[in-house]
Amino acid sequence: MSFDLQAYLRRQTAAVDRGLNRFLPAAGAKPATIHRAMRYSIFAGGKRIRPALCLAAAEACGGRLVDALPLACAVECIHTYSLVHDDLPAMDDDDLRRGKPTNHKVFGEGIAVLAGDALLTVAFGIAAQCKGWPRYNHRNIILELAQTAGSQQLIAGQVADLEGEGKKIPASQLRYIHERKTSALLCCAVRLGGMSANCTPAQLQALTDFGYNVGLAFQIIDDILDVTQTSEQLGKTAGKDTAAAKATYPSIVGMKESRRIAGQLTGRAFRALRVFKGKAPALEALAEYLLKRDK
Ligand code: GRG
Repeated sequence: MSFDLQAYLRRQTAAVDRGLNRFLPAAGAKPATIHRAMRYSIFAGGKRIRPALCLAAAEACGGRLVDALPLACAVECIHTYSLVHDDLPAMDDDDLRRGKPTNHKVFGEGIAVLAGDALLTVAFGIAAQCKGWPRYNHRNIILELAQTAGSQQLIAGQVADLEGEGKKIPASQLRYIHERKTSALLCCAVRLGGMSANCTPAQLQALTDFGYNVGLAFQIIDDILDVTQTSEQLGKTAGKDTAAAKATYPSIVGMKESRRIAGQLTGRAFRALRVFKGKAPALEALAEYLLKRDK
C-alpha cells in the first residue's frame, strides 16, 4: 500500500502545533505584545516540513513521537525566527509570509526583531528540557542547534546571500549559500530526530547525507517556484529573487538543469536511506514530495 503523505503531514502538523502551543508563553502573558507577535508567525500556516522530517527520522530509527516532538518544535522555532528576521526591511524587506502580512508589518520592526530573538531563545529552552539519550546528551543536542543556527551555517548563508545581491557569483558560491541558508536546518531536523531515537552512528550518518541532499534540493526547488508560481500560490512574494537581482539556480544554470540537479540530489537522498532497509517510508515520501511540490 502506498504511503499517505497528506494524512501523515496533517497528523504530525497537529501534534507539532499542540507542542508549540504548550512551549510558547500564552498570548496574554506579560508583555503580551511580544507573545502575540511570536504566536502570530509560528501559527501563520507554515508547511511544517522541518518538524515532519524530524519526526519521520525518529520513526525510521525506531523512536517515539513523544521524544522527538520537543526537538521538532525547537527546529520550527528557529526556522520561524529566521523567516521573521529575513522579512525585515534591513534584510529581504518583504510584506507577505505564510499568506499573511509579515511580522513587522503587523507589530512594527522593533517587536519583529524581538519576536525573532525570542523564538530563537525558546528553541534552546525547549532543547534544554528534553531528556537526553545514552548516545546523545543535552550537550550534543544543544550544540547541534547552536552550530546550525550560528554564524557558520544559517547566519553564514544569510550573510553570503546579502553580500551576493546584485553580483554575478559562481555556482560554487551559490551552493555555499544554499547549503547554509537552507540545507543546514533541514539536515539538523533529521539528525535531531535520529538522536531522539538514540540512533546508531551509521543511522546518524545516513540521516546527515539524506538531510544535506534533501535540503539542497529543497532550496533549488524554492528558486524554481519563485519564478514559476504566483504570490497567492506561495503565500510569499513571488519573483523576489529576480527583483532583488539574486543569484539562483535557474538564473545561473537554467531551469532544465536546475530540475535535473534537484532530481539528482533527491536520488542521493533516497540512496542514503538504504541503511533503513525499506523502514523509512515517511522520509521517502517527504523527499519525493519536496521535489515535486508546487508551494
Ligand atoms: C540574524 C538578523 C538575522 C537574521 C537571520 C538566518 C536568517 C536570518 C535567515 C535564513 C534565511 C532564509 C529565510 C532561508 C530560506 C529558507 C527557506 C526556503 C524558507 C522557506 O521555507 P518553507 O517553504 O516555509 O518551509 P514555511 O513558511 O512553509 O515554513
